[in-house]
Amino acid sequence: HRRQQSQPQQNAAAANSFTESVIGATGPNANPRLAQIMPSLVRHLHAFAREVNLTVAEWTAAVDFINECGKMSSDRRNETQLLCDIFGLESLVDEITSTLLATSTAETPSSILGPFYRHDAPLLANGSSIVQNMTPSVPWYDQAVADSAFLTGRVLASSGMPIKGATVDVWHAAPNGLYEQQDTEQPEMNFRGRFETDAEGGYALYALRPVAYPIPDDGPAGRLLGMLDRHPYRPGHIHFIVSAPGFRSLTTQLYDDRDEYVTNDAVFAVKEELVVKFVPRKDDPKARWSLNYDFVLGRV
Ligand code: MBD
Ligand code: FE
Repeated sequence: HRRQQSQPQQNAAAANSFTESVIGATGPNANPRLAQIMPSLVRHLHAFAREVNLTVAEWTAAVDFINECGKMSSDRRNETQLLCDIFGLESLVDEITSTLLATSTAETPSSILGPFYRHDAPLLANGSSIVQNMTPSVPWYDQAVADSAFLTGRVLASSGMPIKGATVDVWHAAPNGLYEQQDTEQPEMNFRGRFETDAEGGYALYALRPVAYPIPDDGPAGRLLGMLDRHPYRPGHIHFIVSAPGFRSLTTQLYDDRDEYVTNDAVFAVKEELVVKFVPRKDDPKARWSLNYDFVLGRV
């Protein structure tokens, strides 16, 4: 049972003047971008708190929650980013940014970076494999064989011109659903590599068809999913950062159409043009599946 609401909440003019006084505290020498965006942030924050009648106990729980996310975050795990992801915020800002910067509708759509990118993945020759530990002693060896895949394609300008010397930085999770840095059983930089396109703009590599897997749900972000009666699954996906001098680098993901989460992603990152169909591959002992996908970059 709540008591009658206090004056500032009942009285719109008083509420408004309180919010505007907070906004008005910003000084003339404030950082210009902050001075531009803070009024909106403060108005939305205050309006939210008033709309839901946020209590001190609820606000304290939220502060504790965010602190817990921060304390848990490290090089190996970015819980605060994961929290943003389950709100759709990383996908939203990614879409805002690519819409702002795009110069042509021919460009490949972007998709979010996610928390598991690592710099300095090994530079590998075209045609080589990012799968490091394919031996029968690995628990998921059979699935890795069944999902072995040859990935090819070109990197193009929006004019259709092939881009030679573009870098294709690629990473995906193991068949057990874990990225290499989450899993002490995997070798360093497993399922990661950087490739350089040839004179025709072509790249080629061996990898695996990716599996659907739960985002890490043993921390605060996972607890929140539970309280919201939401599942933690992402569709099987392969991450890419495609870059070349003179072009805007493209952070994106390709989504395997084989599982149900392709229309029900826990982090709201799937775009139709990024959903792919692997095709059976014959006469290659190293791969049961093929995927050909061209990436189109915009100019800087
Ligand atoms: C992932 O693997 C991922 O790609 C994203 C975007 C969020 C959580 C886990
Ligand atoms: Fe991922």
